[in-house]
Amino acid sequence: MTATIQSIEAVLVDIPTIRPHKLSMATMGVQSMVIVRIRDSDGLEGLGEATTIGGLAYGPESPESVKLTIDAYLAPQLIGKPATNINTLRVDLGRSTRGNNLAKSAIETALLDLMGKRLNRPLAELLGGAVRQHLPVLWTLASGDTDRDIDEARTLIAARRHCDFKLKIGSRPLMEDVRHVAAIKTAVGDEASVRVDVNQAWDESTAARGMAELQAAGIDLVEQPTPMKDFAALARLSAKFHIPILADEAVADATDMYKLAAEGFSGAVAMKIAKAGGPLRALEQAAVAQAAGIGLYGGTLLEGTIGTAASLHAWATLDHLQWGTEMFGPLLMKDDIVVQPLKYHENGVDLPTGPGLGVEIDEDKLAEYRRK
Ligand code: MUC
Ligand code: MG
Repeated sequence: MTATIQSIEAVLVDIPTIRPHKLSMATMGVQSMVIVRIRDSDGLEGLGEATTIGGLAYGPESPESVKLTIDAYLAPQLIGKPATNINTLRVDLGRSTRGNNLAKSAIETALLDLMGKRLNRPLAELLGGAVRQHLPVLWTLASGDTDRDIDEARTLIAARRHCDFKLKIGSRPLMEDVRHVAAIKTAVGDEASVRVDVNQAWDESTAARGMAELQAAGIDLVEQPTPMKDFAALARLSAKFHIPILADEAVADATDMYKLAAEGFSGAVAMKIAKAGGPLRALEQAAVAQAAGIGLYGGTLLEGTIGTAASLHAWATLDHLQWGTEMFGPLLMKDDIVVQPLKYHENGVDLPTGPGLGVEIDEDKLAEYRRK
């Protein structure tokens, strides 16, 4: 008998961050996750997760809307269906539901975890096999204070926890941001790669000036300097400067990637399972980027351990990961809802080895942090 989907639960979980995390569009003091649990008729359970950043500040789905979409629309459609054919379920959801990629990503992740548990193999193996067991992980310095960011960077470099850093800029006047970034780059020197994420805050002429200043300051990468829909601006800026651009909000999936590449963009892409609608769809985007000569970067929407593990299994299958990853979400949170946290060491993280995602829920912690 083929196992069928018996139940789908979506739980809102709120975990405070270790310090305020200041982005151009929001300051986070807590991260909200939607934890998805899919149970099948054999009693197996698959885990998925959806997060975003600052409520509705990053994109059109919020944690609350993801839970509602799953409870009211996606779950009723999946209950009773065979749990073993993920592609059929993805096609069905794609037909019935436009957009809502965060919700779809959480569901796809849970189905993949369930499949891994059924076959008793890690998710990366289901995706063709991991070409690496340890992935580089960057840290975001976003306290909002230059001296505090420098202290944080020095401590992390000394502990070999991270050697690549991303600074969140764009909320302050341009030259104030440039001075902040240049001071941090001077303090860490050649030991560390320093990159910035503008989260769309600049118009094209501000971006041109900003990129010239950042290039002179020794910054390695500028993420999403201009508004997401303005592909032409990203393409023009990428042609004008040696410092590469990382496209984030602009490119959710393979189709976006194709269109941006066709505009003449060169640089790199921040893949995120959430933006794409799941690990399988994120890997479709990776294939398009690679074909267009665009560099790959394993991006995060500040997922907790479940979403981070799902992303790691996908990124581990990629041979070229030119810009590493930023899968540090669990480290930004004060606590975790899993039994065994991910192992961060030597400027990166180990790929979990157990079946599926290789992650197990700590029920007491889940009860403590679930939204009442
Ligand atoms: C983003 O826009 O890249 C990833 C790391 C971080 O600090 O924020 C994010 C989202
Ligand atoms: Mg970004």
